[in-house]
Amino acid sequence: MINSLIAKVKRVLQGCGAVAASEEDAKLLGIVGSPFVIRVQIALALKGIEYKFVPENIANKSELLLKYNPVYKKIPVFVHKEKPVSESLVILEYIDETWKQNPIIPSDPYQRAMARFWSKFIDDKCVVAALRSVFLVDEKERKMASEELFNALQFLENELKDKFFGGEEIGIVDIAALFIPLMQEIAEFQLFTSEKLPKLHKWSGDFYNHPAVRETMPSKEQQLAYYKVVAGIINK
Ligand SMILES: N[C@@H](CCC(=O)N[C@@H](CS)C(=O)NCC(=O)O)C(=O)O
Repeated sequence: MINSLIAKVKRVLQGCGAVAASEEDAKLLGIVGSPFVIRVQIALALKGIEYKFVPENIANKSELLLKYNPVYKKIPVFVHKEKPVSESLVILEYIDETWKQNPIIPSDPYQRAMARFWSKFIDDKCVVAALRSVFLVDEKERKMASEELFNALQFLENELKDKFFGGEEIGIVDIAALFIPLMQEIAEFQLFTSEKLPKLHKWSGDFYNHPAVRETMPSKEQQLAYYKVVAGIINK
């Protein structure tokens, strides 16, 4: 009797986002080392949400992935109470709206719109250019991608006004942008010198030192293993 009452109270509290989900409630289909997956993992760490990590293999996609993300067939997929959500930025919004603690999206409508604008800018203008500028085999193409990326990063440099894009705390734009310092570190990419992009350079250090980021980041070996697969796909 008392146990069922406790379970009921817990369900109600979880339903209104007051306490963390249990592992059965929340699953993350992903690959260790994927920056899109790390985005979701950082948001879950910031919110203190328990979840089950379900490893995927993009070379041999599971029935579960095809069932949960039949449109794009990509990871990450976040499954909450059996309901799947795909696309990392959409997942971040879902997590923020479901669990209110430590918000990652501003409440002011204009600031919200700006946070969405810059997160989308990162996906449209930085992510592909970053991958291409590190992994393309053709040197000329790689150089073109590097210039494209550098131009895009200058916009971000100008946009960075505080410690983080989100102010004093990490927000959705910081999480979206994790791609950039991550690639810099993995590929020993020299974009973030303190001379070239001083604010992004400092931000990169602050971002990595944040406890939620530190506890989430996979090892360098795990990340390298992931990028080996990506390099193969990009040069196909
Ligand atoms: N826009 C997606 C991109 C996710 C993505 O590209 N996932 C890759 C692995 S990191 C994937 O599942 N690739 C499988 C494929 O392209 O078939 C997001 O933000 O979640």
